Amino acid sequence: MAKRNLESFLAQKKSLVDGELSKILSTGDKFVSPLYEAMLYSVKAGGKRLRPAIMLLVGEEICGLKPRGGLLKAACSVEMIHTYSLIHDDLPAMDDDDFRRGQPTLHKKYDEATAILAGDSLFSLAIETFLSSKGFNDNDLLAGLKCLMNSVGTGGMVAGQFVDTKNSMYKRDRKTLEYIHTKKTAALIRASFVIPALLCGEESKKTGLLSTLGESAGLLFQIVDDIIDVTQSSKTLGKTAGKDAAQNKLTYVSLYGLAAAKRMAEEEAVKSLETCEKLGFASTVAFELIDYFHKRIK
Ligand code: GRG
Repeated sequence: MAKRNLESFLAQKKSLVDGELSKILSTGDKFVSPLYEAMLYSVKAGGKRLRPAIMLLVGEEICGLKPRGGLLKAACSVEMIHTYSLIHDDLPAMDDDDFRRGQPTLHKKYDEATAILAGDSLFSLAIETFLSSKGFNDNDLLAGLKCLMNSVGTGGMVAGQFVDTKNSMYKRDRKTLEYIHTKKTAALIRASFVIPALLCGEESKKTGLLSTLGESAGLLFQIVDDIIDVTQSSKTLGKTAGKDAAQNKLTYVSLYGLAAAKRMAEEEAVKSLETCEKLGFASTVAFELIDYFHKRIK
């Protein structure tokens, strides 16, 4: 694969994913068309499509999969799950945020019931979509879906979100912090790296390395999220800055301080880049992606 620039890679994949999502999120059922409109509001609110881009990158590099093939549907499933998690995370019962990606959150634009149901239906539509991905054998498809469900349920995102939301029930220590971050954010990112390999029945050494990469890249992503929450403005972030401190959240910055959090982010970036080397990615995109995870300001 020739050298490519991350920006053009992401733009190309975003356009593919956006096109497919528009097809998936259309209905002939007039009763629920307002619900579909609400789902589309969040799905089209300017997400970067990082998780599907990771899947398409790994699929292409590790298994030689065509970006327009069956993997695109599976990649859209992961984006729908990501969007559901953001919609629910913004609800008053959770993070209670009025803005996301610089626009009113779904419950602010519509109402809470619509936001809850939009999240619910994105989740179930994601499973339906994943199972309709063509070109994989049934066992591989089920292995991929199992990995995805584990990363979003009580093995992953929901577990992390629960401990994060109810953090006063737990010790404010490294163990709890790592639990929250690896489950809440890193698990879905890790799954995005691993699922393409599972779908094409890839042998376990590469799958293991992809899992290691996904875990450190996911952790890096969340440590940097903790950092930019205190270093960037609401305008840059597109959501309320300083929220973690206001809600007494357990973060790398609150537990260790800003300087140590930056060092830890650096460590995860180095670990991720070393794993990219071991995987022998042919293009520079994976390396540039890690660099972006490290240096991002929003
Ligand atoms: C509601 C079960 C449930 C879980 C919510 C994802 C999550 C768990 C909470 C979100 C809290 C948060 C903002 C964590 C930071 C990491 C993160 C997921 C950032 C947003 O991801 P991006 O930057 O978003 O990929 P875009 O807007 O590009 O789609």
